[in-house]
Amino acid sequence: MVKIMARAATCQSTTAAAGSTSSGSLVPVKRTRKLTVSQHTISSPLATQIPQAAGAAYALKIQALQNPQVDPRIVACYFGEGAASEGDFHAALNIAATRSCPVVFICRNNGYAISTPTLEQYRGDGIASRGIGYGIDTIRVDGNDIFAVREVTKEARRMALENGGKPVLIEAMSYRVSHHSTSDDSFAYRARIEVEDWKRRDNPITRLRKWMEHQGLWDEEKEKEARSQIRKDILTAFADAEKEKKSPLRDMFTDVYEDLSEESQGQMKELGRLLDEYPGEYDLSEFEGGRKGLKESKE
Ligand SMILES: Cc1ncc(C[n+]2csc(CCOP(=O)(O)OP(=O)(O)O)c2C)c(N)n1
Ligand SMILES: [Mg+2]
Repeated sequence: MVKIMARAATCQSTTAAAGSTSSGSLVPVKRTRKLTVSQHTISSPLATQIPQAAGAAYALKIQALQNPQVDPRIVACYFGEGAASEGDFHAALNIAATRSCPVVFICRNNGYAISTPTLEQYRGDGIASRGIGYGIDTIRVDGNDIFAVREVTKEARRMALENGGKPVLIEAMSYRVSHHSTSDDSFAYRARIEVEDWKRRDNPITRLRKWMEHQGLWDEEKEKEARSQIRKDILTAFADAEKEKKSPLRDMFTDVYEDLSEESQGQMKELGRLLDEYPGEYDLSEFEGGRKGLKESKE
């Protein structure tokens, strides 16, 4: 798992990796490779996945009605409390409630939407109270307790399949100790002491480690060994990923729309013209197929 993630991160931090399924349709860092479980790709605009999840759950409901032989399934939809500030969240919860869709909405309330603290996002009782407002069974859980989250998620799945399906909302309470991203310096908008306090007082990783140590499942030696092995695995994955070629140039344009738009065709042509006019300016050897990789089709 670590290897796959490191590989995806390295390839996609520069461009969609060669062989990626996303082509030009997503921001590079979004993980989209080889989705083997029924997993939807990540998209950048906040909250778009929430109505999509309600729709997918409605489809599962209809599927189950048409074919009772199929194993009953639910949709699990993850988002942050900031995403719950979008209109899409409300539309999704309401349609899921009124259509009784088997979907578990899992909101991680970590106190911040980048620099906006929850105090500036809502005046009600968090996200949970909204579920109740839509007539949805709602569970609030300590999001820093891995076992509680697991238990609640299992129970929510069971409930979501009751009586032909219904939505459930989980609000997992946590705190974002890290910056939002590598381009964020969170100490510009929150006190260092607030973060240090949370790290010391209620860190989910430390809590799990302590529990495992108490059960005799973990110790300092195992910790050291795991850290060193994971570090090695990640470095190997990075080295392997860096050897991989970048996607062919055409991938910048394809898969945005079903067919290449007239504008995209024009842009591809223009890029080709620039590459031919200034061959010394661009190193195309790192892209699959080099200059030929700009051709519209792979043939
Ligand atoms: C529609 C939209 N507006 C703004 C952004 C920029 N943006 C990216 S992440 C983010 C904060 C998300 O906060 P939250 O949902 O709480 O998730 P967290 O990162 O805290 O897990 C914002 C505002 C965006 N991606 N999409
Ligand atoms: Mg948040």
